[in-house]
Amino acid sequence: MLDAQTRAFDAVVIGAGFAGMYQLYRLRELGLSTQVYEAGDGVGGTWYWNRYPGARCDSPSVHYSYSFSPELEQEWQWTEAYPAQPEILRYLNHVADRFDLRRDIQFNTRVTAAHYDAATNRWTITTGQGDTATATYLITAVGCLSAPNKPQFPGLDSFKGEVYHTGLWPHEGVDFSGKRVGLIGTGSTGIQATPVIAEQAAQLTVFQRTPNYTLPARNRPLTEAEIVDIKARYRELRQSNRESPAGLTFHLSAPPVSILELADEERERMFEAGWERGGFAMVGGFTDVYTSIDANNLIADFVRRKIGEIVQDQETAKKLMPHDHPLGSKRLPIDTNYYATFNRANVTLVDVRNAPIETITEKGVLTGGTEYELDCIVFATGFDAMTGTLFKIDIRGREGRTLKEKWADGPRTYLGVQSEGFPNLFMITGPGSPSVLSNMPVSIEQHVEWITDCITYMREHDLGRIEPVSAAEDAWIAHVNEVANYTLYPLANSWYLGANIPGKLRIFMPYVGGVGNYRQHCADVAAKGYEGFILSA
Ligand code: NA7
Repeated sequence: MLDAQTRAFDAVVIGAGFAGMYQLYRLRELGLSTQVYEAGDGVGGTWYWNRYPGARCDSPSVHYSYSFSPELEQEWQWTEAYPAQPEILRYLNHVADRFDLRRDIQFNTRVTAAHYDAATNRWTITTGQGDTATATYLITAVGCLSAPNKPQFPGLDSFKGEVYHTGLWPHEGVDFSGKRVGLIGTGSTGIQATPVIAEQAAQLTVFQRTPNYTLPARNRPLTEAEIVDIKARYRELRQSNRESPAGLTFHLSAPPVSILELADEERERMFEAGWERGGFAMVGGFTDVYTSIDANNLIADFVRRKIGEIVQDQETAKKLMPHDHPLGSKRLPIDTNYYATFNRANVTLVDVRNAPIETITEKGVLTGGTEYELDCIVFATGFDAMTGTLFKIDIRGREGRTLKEKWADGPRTYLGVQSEGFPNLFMITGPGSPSVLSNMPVSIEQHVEWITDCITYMREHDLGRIEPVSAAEDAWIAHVNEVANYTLYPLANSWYLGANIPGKLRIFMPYVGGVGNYRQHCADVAAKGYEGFILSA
């Protein structure tokens, strides 16, 4: 029953990160009454929550930004090649102020349920704060990595020290001076946090289950001349990002070549040049890193040799060398001094692959019969990616079916943007879209614009309801799997596949077919009157 307190909107958006903020901006332009609900007490999404030491984006700052407003582009000044979390959060706050977005965002409000009612063709949204609202359109902008994964090691509650998860970092920061810190996890996050914590803590023990490849970021301040040049060419740069495979083209000084077709000396020269240049330049210059195991072995060998050169203690170096998955098949981090940090006297690497963490004790971590005494434990153990946050909301579509039931055998979407049985529910960067395999703002803008165009079309044609046809969804999922299986991605136990969460079904979730191709496909679908969707009054 809806009571008098229920507020009615044209659209409800869940989340006020990059995606939710831009969606609000566009829906407002369209004249739709829109309410955004945001769990945090400020904007920023991922960049609001992930405040751990060393948190930084691995897309270049000038490209990791909105392209919709040339004025915004020109007035904002990025300071470093790769932006640190505080700078990105400042940027997003600036955007919220500049476009007066806050007045339609209700903070400190977590959406707990969203139920579709076929009779009224409206969604009823409930929040943990007791709000009820209805809306014609429900748009999830919840992020792909926003449900923290904190393994429940036995004894965790008995630990007398402090426990942190990188994705829920205290806003006031943490002072590790003089402390013995244990860090669990060596994904992108652990790799960013390790060198920074090591500089502050008395002792840092890194618990590593899977050694990871990482490339040097070679972060540095941006020069005035670079900024002027980029600002002058922004339109052209944005367009090439949109048409590119991963939403970024900055690293390409020449068309990519096949590793396997290069002579030994030339290959080595190019690897070395890419390593020196930093960031994803090293992989972006080649066509076959992600598709040929032989090519991948060559580049992986190069990184293993680099680890052997950088890390002085060869036992530690060996432990750091990945052998169990192709380079890039797990999310490839870029770092500042990660491997070199293991040369510090106050840093120890503990392999928890062969001797998994048995228990957390009052004093620390017990593994392989050794108790590591600690003052703080940092969980850099990642997220229940892509579906975790959506499943935390009780989303029910037609006939009361929950999204969780519908996706019991893996997420099923058409274009990663809608799921059959859930009319007028749009997912920004949902599973089955390029999302996490791309420079996120490029994919977010594409989705927001596609959704906005779709709603515009519906209004112009007096249509009130859109949902995918089952057959179109089946074909899309088959295509998502087919292109994934053409790559080396399925060979790793990654969060792309849900393999990091015990019991989660192993399905490759993002679309690996490329941002540019995907954009074209979505545009073609729209141009054909939203082919594969059922639209009705
Ligand atoms: P990731 O990439 O999922 O990394 C999590 C790390 O935590 C990884 O090394 C895991 O080892 C490790 N982990 C997880 N559970 C355990 C247990 N039970 N025991 C020991 N070690 C464990 O998360 P991040 O936060 O680093 O990065 C997420 C994304 O954010 C990143 O890819 C960017 O896109 C931004 P595993 O490899 O599973 O053996």
